[in-house]
Amino acid sequence: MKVLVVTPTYDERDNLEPLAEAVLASPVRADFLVVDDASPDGTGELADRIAAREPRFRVIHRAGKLGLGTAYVEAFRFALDHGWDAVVTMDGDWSHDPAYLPALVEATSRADLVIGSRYMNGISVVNWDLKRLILSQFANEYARKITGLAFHDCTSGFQCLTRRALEAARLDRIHSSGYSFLIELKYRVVHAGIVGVEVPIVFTDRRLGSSKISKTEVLRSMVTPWRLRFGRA
Ligand SMILES: Nc1nc2c(ncn2[C@@H]2O[C@H](COP(=O)(O)OP(=O)(O)OP(=O)(O)O)[C@@H](O)[C@H]2O)c(=O)[nH]1
Ligand SMILES: [Mg+2]
Repeated sequence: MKVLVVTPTYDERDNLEPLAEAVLASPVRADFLVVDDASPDGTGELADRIAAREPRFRVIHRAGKLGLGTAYVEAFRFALDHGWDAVVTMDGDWSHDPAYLPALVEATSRADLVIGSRYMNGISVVNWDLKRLILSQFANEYARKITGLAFHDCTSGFQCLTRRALEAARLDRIHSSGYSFLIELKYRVVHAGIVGVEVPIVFTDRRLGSSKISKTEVLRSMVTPWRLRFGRA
């Protein structure tokens, strides 16, 4: 199975090179695609240098910070157009450890949507302060209750989707441009009749660099579940 790991980046210069190394060394033999939004810190130029020496590494450059959701949609279209069988969505800050790639990919034998889940056996999050933990747990419970999605972790950004799931998601109709894309994607896939499973992961706070989640994004994530529930998806 041909797998494309996709990572949107915005100012991840110090994380990117070791992450690319780890992804390319994974036994899943995946290709790695970075979607960089003209990061001011030079992540895009670094990505070009890695691409020049690593045939399995690719980069899409966009003109400015256009959001996590639109970055993923662009990457998924690229994957569908160029013959990949599955994609893995992964953050570029080491919160999602490439060591889980085999488990995520292997589970596609059981389901077309595989979610790397932080909340399957209690809470598997390392290095978050209590405030952040409570916020994430709350956001997740909130999204679950309102959308009816049955996953323990329905806001997870570490997941594997097969071509079948991507096609079912109707990418042209996705509304969310930012982080709430992660909920909308799962919702669309499940409502298209695709089976989703969870595999446990341990999530670790970002290694280096800073968070890009804004207050507006948090607010949007509160509205999206209601929009999905009332069918304007
Ligand atoms: N291309 C692109 N990537 C983005 C954008 N916003 C965030 N990212 C990337 O999306 C991934 C997740 O963003 P983070 O800032 O780590 O968000 P988070 O994990 O909720 O917050 P932290 O706890 O600080 O890690 C990272 O790889 C970011 O670089 C964006 O607008 N465009
Ligand atoms: Mg992060």
